Amino acid sequence: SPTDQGGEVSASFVVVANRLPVDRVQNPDGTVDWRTSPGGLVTALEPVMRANEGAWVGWHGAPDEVLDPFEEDGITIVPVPLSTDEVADYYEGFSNGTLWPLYHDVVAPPAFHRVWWDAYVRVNRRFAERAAQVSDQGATVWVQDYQLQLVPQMLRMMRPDLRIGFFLHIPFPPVELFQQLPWRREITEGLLGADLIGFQLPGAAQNFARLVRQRVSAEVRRDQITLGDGHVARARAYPISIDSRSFHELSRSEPVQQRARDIRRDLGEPKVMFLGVDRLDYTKGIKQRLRAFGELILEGRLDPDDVVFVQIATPSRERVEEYRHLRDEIDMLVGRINGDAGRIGRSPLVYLHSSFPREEMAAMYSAADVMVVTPLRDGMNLVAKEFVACRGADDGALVLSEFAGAAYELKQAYKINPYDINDIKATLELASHDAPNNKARRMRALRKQVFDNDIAKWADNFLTDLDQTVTG
Ligand code: ADQ
Repeated sequence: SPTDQGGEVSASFVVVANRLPVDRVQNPDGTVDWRTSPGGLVTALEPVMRANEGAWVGWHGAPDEVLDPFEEDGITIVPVPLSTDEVADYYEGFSNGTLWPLYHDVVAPPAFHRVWWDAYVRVNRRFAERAAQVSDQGATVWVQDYQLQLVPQMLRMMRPDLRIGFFLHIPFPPVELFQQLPWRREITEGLLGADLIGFQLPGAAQNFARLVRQRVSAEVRRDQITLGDGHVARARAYPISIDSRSFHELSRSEPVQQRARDIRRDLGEPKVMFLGVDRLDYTKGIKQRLRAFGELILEGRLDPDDVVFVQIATPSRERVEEYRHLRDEIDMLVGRINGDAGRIGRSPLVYLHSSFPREEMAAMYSAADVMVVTPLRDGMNLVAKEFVACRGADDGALVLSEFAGAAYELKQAYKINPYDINDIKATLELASHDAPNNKARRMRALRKQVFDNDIAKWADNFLTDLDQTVTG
């Protein structure tokens, strides 16, 4: 086992991510257990973890608490502590108040604060040190996402023997936006510490290569970046996916099918059920989509007796100001639309501000006729792929923003420009009334895409390429 007597961990495959893949559960008798959270990344990496004495380095979600490493479900869990101030400055501040909006086309203004940056550096160093401590000689370390962009370089300085991969789950912006960042040089160099830097889309990898060409003295040839000290970093695209088969099987199970029927019955057996599922985030275009739906109803282009729109929004980052503000705006918009267009016993818009288990999500995806995914910018968008995986027959329609990474692969979706409300309106109408054979043709192509490219293949592609890089 990777954890020996002294509690000292040594692993040959190490994942480093802001959050650990486990949640704490409190038993009725007061004792505490950990349960692996069923995210796609854990599912994809579990086989690799088991085969390689894997360890996962990350924060466990509660501030001001130091925990020893432990084993859970065959994975060695290595908790990294964060103080209350660090959660505010590194996580809510620099990660979600600076980097998140900057990397999403500045759809909200990013805030630049030096104390946030200082905390980001400090916390990244702590993650790097912990990863360095638990990695075997020559181990492979895979660093995840925008919260940890300094870790690759820090880790390489401490442990030149390691093979280091990095994957960015969100978009990488054009140089013109990225250069606003006062710490642009440090972040760029931080990423360049990796042997392989993965992005969701080729365009993002190209944005990064262009940035390096302009700002760093390095030789850039296609996806290969050679630095002054001879270190080579590669920047490539690996579009992430979902565990398609398990979503499909879940959606076909009798309890989920029954639940899907119950949902439609509870909604009054509408002719068309529209569905939106998002973290409550200003990048997801929730306001634009609800406004479009509301106008269609008020103009009589959709009949409130026939249609219903279910919008599910998972609470997210509620201590960040922008997110609180967004929640209020959406509450108001929902109230206005239902106030204007509802009748006794019938509201065209059903808005649920909460999180649901996978079974319930699969039932919603199965019950819906039109899935509405309208982000202003999104690295990938897994909801779009989950909907496709949950469709049994060749029915149902996916309305998808051109600005979601998923649009690059899901070419047969009903595409929209989320900034163009008239375009959203026309496409919602089309998707709800289109001929069954048109829908079937599109859905068959989408389904093939999602089943041929699942998350196991994504992880395998990345790790195979990483394995073939020459460290040094
Ligand atoms: P997110 O911005 O969180 O992810 P997304 O890719 O859509 O966006 O993933 C959301 C996940 O949360 C989905 O698996 C979905 O099922 C789940 N979810 C959403 N609402 C839920 C609810 N109410 N209850 C339960 N589950 C819910 C970031 C990037 C994306 C990128 C992913 C993966 O912003 O662009 O696709 O990482 O790389």
